[in-house]
Amino acid sequence: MPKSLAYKILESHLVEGDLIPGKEIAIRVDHTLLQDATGTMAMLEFESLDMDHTQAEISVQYVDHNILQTDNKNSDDHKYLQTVCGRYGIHFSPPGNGISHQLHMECFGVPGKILLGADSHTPSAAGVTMLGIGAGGMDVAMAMAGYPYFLPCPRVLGVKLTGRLPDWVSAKDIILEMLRRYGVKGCVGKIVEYYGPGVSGLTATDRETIGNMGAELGATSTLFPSDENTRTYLEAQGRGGSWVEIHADEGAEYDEKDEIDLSTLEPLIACPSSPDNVIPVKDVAGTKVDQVIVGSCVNSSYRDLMVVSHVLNDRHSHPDLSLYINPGSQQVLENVVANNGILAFLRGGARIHQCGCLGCIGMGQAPGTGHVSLRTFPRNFSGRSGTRDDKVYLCSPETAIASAIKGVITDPRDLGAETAYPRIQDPKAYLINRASIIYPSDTLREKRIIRGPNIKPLPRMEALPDVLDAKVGIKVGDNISTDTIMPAGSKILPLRSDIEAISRYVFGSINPGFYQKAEAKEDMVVIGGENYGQGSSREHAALAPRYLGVRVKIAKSFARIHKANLCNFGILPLIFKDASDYELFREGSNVIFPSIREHVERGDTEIPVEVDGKKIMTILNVSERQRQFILAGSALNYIKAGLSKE
Ligand code: MIC
Ligand code: SF4
Repeated sequence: MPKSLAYKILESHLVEGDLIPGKEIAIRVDHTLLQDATGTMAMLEFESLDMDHTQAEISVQYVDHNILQTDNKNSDDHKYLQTVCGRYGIHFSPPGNGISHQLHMECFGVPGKILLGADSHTPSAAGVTMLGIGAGGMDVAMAMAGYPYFLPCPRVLGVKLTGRLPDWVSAKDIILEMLRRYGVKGCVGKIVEYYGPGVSGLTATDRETIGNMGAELGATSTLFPSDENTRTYLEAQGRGGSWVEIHADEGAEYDEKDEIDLSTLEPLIACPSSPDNVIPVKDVAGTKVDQVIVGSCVNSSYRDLMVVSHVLNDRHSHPDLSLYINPGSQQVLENVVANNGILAFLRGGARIHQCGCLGCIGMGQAPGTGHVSLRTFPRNFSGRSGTRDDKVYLCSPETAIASAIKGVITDPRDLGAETAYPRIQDPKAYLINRASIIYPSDTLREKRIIRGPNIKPLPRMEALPDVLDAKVGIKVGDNISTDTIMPAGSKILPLRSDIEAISRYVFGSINPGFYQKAEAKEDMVVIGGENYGQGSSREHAALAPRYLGVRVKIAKSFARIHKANLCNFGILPLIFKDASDYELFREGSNVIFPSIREHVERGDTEIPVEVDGKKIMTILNVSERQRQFILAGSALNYIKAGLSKE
């Protein structure tokens, strides 16, 4: 049977299981990616697995999130990361060198390989046909220790692209169109595979844009065929030798199919406060804008910045707004400098920032009260910018710069005939400077690991008791993101290596006193709606609530990465058998889980629950391995018990 590209790559990495959608499979991981916000915890977890060296072909630790040094914490963590990487043979990319996803494509990405990253935007690797999958830090730590990665076998959505993008419409508009069609949970459990004649019009960095925001669809990953454009990109990166041609078989079968005629697309925009709140730019044109930011791990490539520079040309941005440029990597910046892109930014009043996540994760660049912020970023969940009740819109670099010039949201096609659409060619050979990356060496392995006061030991986690008698700590609605469960931003992100301290902020934006419930020393239950835990891969959204006493979450459905993180930290992810039972729960309800340990041990999928004396049924849909994690209290407890038996 002709195969999809997704199944070809999965098959060549299959260690356990069969490629049957929904059934658990285990795959070999070639590369691992960590960034600093998830990486400190992941490295502590890796250390506790007692390995001598990373087992992956290439493991890289990037520092891109916590790059504000407002006190000792982030610098302490960076020193720890640099020295621990040296000890275990892991590449280290220092702060300022760029964002993990952009850098991994530039420096390491190889078509046909699998990259497991502790960041939900790891599918950006689609730009070079690498199967990039986002996961929790514990799963990446295990991959570094040589364990395969376990996941439910995805379904494949084949999207045929035809036609060519019109002027002023770019890759961001394609993924916004997908978000308009499918919403933030429409691709949970799927790999989105693009194919067809329209693919050849998309460069590697265009594909990176589409792969990146596939995470917003809830997709497990995104793929494009590896073709001449992939070769051109890798050659321009001085890595032509890594190129291999791979694509789906002729007439490949897909579980679902869709088609986009690129020539019919128009500039689109995601309105506050969800990436799927997508409408045509023209429908909100004229809205006053206060801030425009170009950058983040999506739309921060050479092409994206050069488009902005060319459109700006000799004009100044509108005096009533601030324009920021956050380049994706030092390489992007060097190439934009070498091709005279920077002068237009400076003359146009843009504030050029260091290469990193910055305002995308609330590390500075927060908009003012009631201000409208237009960003080329992947996410606009409420409050993520660092400002309460923020109004963040997501759009292409073309729409961003047109709006920055006019001072109001502007369809870039309305810039007028005097502004020609700049069709930017990527350099035939990028200026390459990889000197900032610290490559593994024997000398580094002998050096001492430096642990500053911000590096705290991992908390202990108890095994699942026989019976759980708990209280509902909080009840939330649909599409609650991990940003809501465990907020980020400049105050909280530096606490990622200190669980006790960070746990004070759990649900902080919607229920600031939540952490005080832990003082009652009672077990807690969280009640959620559909797609609970979407967005960021941060395992702290499981670990910190667990630290506070959350042992069970009952929801209508869970997002993939969060569900895996819950199991890794011994929290039961239960689903309502009858969704209307959601109504029976209120904050403070008494919830009893009779013989819970016995049910989990026996492999039961139906778990009885008593809420305020009323009996209902819930579903536990986890793998055998995940049951063991839950019983042991955490994945780490389970694995360490196994190691000590060996
Ligand atoms: C995000 O975009 O939400 C982050 C910050 O990159 C996260 C990781 C984190 O919370 O550290 C992600 O996407 O996984
Ligand atoms: Fe960084 Fe934002 Fe990308 Fe997350 S989405 S990796 S915070 S730039």
